[in-house]
Amino acid sequence: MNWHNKKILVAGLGGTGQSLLAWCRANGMDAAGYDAKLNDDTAAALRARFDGVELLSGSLRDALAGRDVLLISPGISRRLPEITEFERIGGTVSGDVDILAHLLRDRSDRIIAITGSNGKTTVTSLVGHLCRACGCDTVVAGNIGTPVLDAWLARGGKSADVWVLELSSFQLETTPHLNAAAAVCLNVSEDHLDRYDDLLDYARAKDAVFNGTGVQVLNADDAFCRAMKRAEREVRWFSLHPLADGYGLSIDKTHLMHRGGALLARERIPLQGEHNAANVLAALALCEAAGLPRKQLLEAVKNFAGLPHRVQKIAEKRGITFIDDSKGTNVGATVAAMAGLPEKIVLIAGGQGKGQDFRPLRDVVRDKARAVLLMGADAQKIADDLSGCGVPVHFCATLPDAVAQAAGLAQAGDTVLLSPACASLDMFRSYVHRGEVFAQAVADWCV
Ligand code: UMA
Ligand code: ADP
Repeated sequence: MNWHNKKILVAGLGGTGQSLLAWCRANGMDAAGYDAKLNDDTAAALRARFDGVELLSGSLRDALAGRDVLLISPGISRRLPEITEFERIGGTVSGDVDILAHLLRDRSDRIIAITGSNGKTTVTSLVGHLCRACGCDTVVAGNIGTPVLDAWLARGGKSADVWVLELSSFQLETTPHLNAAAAVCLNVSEDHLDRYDDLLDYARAKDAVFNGTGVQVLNADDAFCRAMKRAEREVRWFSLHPLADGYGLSIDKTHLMHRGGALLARERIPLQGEHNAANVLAALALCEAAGLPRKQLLEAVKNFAGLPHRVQKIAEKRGITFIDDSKGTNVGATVAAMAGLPEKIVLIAGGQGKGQDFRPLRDVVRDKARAVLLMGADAQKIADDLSGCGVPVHFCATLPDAVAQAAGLAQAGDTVLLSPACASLDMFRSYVHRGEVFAQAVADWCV
């Protein structure tokens, strides 16, 4: 990380890029900034923050000419031809999480690292909550929102007991030196296939969460996660099915279980759905692997507040329950959300499909849905993938239209579920905005 006499380029000038520029400056290293979309306002704001910084836009290849080190933001694929060419001729490519891993390497700070297609933010927040409840000085950062180097700079180099890091496959592409005390890949299902060759390629990127020598927390129910087991490493398994005695954490109908013994009644878990039972098991396994005491952890699980837009009940009217799962942005998430809810469900889905195959929705739609209401860019693709399921499919121009139609189709005892299986950006500013529009439309219908 001693790049003092090197020519550094920071690529992507969103939150991560700016944290990289700030870290370079704080360490007396000069770095230029590059962004493919640099408008005058952004450039002016960056110049005000980073006095004298060299800013580049346009061709990345040109921006890389004569540089030694490229620090990339997660939104930029490491596989861009310009970047592979830069590495081929001897350039160094790194990212913010790898820098943090180096900074923490010879210190007592423990890292708990969390990746997976779904459940990352829930598990990261829960682990942060559990660590704090056990009295640990805890930092929560990464894909959850705070760039890790902003978190580092905010502490002024002071050590923490635990760094709880949510890591995306994008971040893991540039993180070969991670050495977490405990790490998990929660699950692997289709997402971001616009950036990877196929599911295996995407899973390989996630596998980097297990680099180093720490404890592997593995989901026994997921074939990709099982395959991530590494030789000679301590493993803690979790599963939603009974595990052989002596093996990890699981559930039965009423309790979270460990080696055949009941740990906690499931009704005490303040999160809906089977998938959230898996999230709690993973969080417990991670915290125990990092040395935290079980008794305190189990107490603290009971008062975890949960997170908005993730299978969140927002209203009940005329016997119909309305659930906001706007963060259900891929097929695996929507399957999990529906599987954990009672019949019948009127599903509202659609948006930007990111190249996904929606056919894995067919079984749960056939079993549980009364109707499916589709909106957004990939509505027709979803309808095609669901055709022949025997469940009525309707197209809606807007989310409020979908809510009105869904409320009309639902019967007393049903659930209207917004779980789009898609990104939101074709119709909304973000998944949060989509959830807010849903909540407003539901409130309007409820009056
Ligand atoms: N850019 C380029 N060239 C490109 C692509 C992007 O110059 O080819 C520029 C854009 O013009 C933009 C900048 O890069 O100005 C944005 O960089 P970024 O997309 O890496 O965004 P950051 O603001 O740095 O946010 C990133 C994560 N974003 C992505 O992975 C896309 C945030 O996760 C994360 O919270 C943040 O770092 C802090 O770690 C967001 C996300 O959507 C929430 N993550 C994906 C997900 O959860 O599915 C992986
Ligand atoms: P991420 O940060 O990985 O996107 P979140 O915790 O924000 O995950 O949850 C997003 C959505 O994923 C939830 O709203 C729910 O639909 C689904 N989900 C959460 N946990 C799991 C899990 N363990 N398995 C499958 N789906 C899940």
